[in-house]
Amino acid sequence: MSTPTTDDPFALAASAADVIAERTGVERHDIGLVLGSGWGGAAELIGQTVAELDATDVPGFAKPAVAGHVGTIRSVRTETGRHVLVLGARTHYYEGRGVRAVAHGVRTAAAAGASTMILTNGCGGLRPEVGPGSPVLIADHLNLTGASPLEGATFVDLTDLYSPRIRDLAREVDPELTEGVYAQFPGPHYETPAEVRMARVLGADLVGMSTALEAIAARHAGMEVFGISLVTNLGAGISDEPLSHAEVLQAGQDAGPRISALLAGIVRRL
Ligand code: 8IG
Repeated sequence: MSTPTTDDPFALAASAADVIAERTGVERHDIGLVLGSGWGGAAELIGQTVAELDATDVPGFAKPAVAGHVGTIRSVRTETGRHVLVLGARTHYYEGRGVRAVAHGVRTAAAAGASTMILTNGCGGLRPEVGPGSPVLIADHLNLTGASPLEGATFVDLTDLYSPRIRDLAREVDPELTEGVYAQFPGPHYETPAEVRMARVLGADLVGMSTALEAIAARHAGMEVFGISLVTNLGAGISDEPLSHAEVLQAGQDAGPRISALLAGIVRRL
């Protein structure tokens, strides 16, 4: 199937969903899952991989720009028979492909039938007591990109954007889980210490470069949204250490088994 020539992002998502159904043999998926930095190992624990596609074979998806992100789309079947569409890479706003490309994965999951969208990420932490390796439930966000994935007069209510129901389920799996407000910065540079202080004043607990725009697109698509971050570093200026992508990857590797089990436990309860 070829990419449609239409300018409609929803038609593109529908054609991506058609290709996914055709290539995976799974007619409809129940849950969409985006794997961010540090979350790559989670898919194996969620269930059995039914099919794995190269994302570049699916309309609208491009090669991942970030080391440590895997550019595959997987269909995973849970032991309870639910079908999870696992997107192994996301398009970040900083890649400059526009908000449509950022929202495409979420819209594809919706077009594939998913009514729940799980968004994971690696992020900077603003609370020193919640250090690298800590998973944090996203309770709300600050969209500091200055952009929206929605176009035109599309007025979407974002009260309770991050499902209180699924956050409760997550705390059944791990009662120790804390939650926080995630601020999406445009990136790709990390914040200055002054910007980190600003984010704290604004009410953020976590800083990152993804998720908020996708969550908005998912809500617009009618999905129940769940977001969970892995703190991979403290925000700039909070500790004496400079930020490095190597640190981010290491924190992800170290926390991998624990957060994979956590995510599998959450998916099992959905
Ligand atoms: I991983 O400290 C990761 N992603 N904006 N700031 C921002 N994004 C991040 C950070 C961080 N760590």
